[in-house]
Amino acid sequence: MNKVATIAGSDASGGAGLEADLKTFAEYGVYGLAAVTLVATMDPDREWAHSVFPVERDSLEAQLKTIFSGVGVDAAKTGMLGSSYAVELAAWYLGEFKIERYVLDPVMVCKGAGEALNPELNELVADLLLPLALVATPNLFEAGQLAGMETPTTVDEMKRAAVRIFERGAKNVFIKGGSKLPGQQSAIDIFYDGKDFNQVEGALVDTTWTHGAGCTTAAAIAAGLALGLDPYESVSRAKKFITYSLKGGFALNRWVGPGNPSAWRKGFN
Ligand code: PXL
Repeated sequence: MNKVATIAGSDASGGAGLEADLKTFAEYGVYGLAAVTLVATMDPDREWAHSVFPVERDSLEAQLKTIFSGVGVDAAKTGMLGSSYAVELAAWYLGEFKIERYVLDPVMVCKGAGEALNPELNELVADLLLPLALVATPNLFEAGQLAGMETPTTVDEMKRAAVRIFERGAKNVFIKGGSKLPGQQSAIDIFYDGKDFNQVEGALVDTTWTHGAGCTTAAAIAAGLALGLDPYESVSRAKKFITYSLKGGFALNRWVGPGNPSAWRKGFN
């Protein structure tokens, strides 16, 4: 059984974070393990405003030990880390246990939160985690932050950001333009392996129910890597997977709607 670990926050609403990751791992037929970095909650009395409760350092370290020196894994991903000690611990365990199939989802914003969550952590993530990543999966905003440039608004700018992020250490860079790139008829992402660019296109899914899309995509890539796919194959398959998930999205309440990682069962190809 192929095993994949997520080091991520728990999203009490179930659509993002390690909940999205574990659902995705199950759909891929891989065994999921999870180290919880923080607990994220949403408040119906405050328009679904997010709060974040970090998990204590000792607890996080004990979880990582359980996973890496206990069970062992074929691949790993990180999501929302939320503290400098979570970034440092993740980097130490991923490095010490030579986890080669590691996907870095540099979560800097939450849908609904509007602004960067922990701007002071961005450089630490870039310095400690980018060099370990087989695949980094920033969205447009995160790509701009990691590349030290404005948020890309064109495919050319995405390519420039990808080159900078590669130069900072990620072996493969997958920038998710998705539905956010202005003036496009399809959801355009860019994959760069240090030599070639591939434009990864999917149907533009007309939905506002996209909560957890980034987590699900990165989890699908990590699961693909654990199954032995190469980075580009993993990304291509993840793109199909997330397109189905978004098509299967639904309204959870009047503020938010998640994708549905099990939607591919209605017709994956
Ligand atoms: O979608 C980003 C994200 C990642 N991780 C956790 C979250 C969210 C957004 O709500 O709660 C735990």
